[in-house]
Amino acid sequence: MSDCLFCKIRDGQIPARVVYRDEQCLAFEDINPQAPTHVLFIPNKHIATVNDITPEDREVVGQLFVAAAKLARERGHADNGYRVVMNTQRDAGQTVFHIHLHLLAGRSLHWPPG
Ligand code: D5M
Repeated sequence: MSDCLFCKIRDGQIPARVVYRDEQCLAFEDINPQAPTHVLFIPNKHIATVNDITPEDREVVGQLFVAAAKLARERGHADNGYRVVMNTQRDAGQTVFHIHLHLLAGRSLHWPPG
C-alpha cells in the first residue's frame, strides 16, 4: 500500500490540487486533464480496483458519487451534463490501482468512449 500513488496524495506526501475532502474521500485535479473539468475522487481507504469493493464499502463508494455530483453542480455542469467513470483493469486503461471516479465535464463527450 505504501507504493500507492493515490495513498501518497491522500497522505500529503505527493502534492495535488485538492478540490474537495471529507471523512471518506478526497478529490483532486487530474494531472493530465481530458476535459475542462477533470477531477478524480478517491476513497481514503485503499481499494485497488472495482473488483475489490466489498459490501462494507457501499457507503464510501456512494460518497464518491455524492461528492462528484456536488462539485459538478458547483462548477455549473449539472444541466449540460458530465461523465463519471471508473476504469477497471487493463482493458479499460486503469493505470493507478487505487479506485478513482473520474469526473469529466465542460465539453461534449463522445460515446462510446474509445
Ligand atoms: O486514471 C489515472 C488517472 O490518474 C489519469 O487520468 C492520470 C491521473 N494521475 C496520475 N498521476 C497523477 C497525479 N500525481 N496527480 C493527479 N492525477 C494523476 P486511470 O483510470 O487509472 O487510467
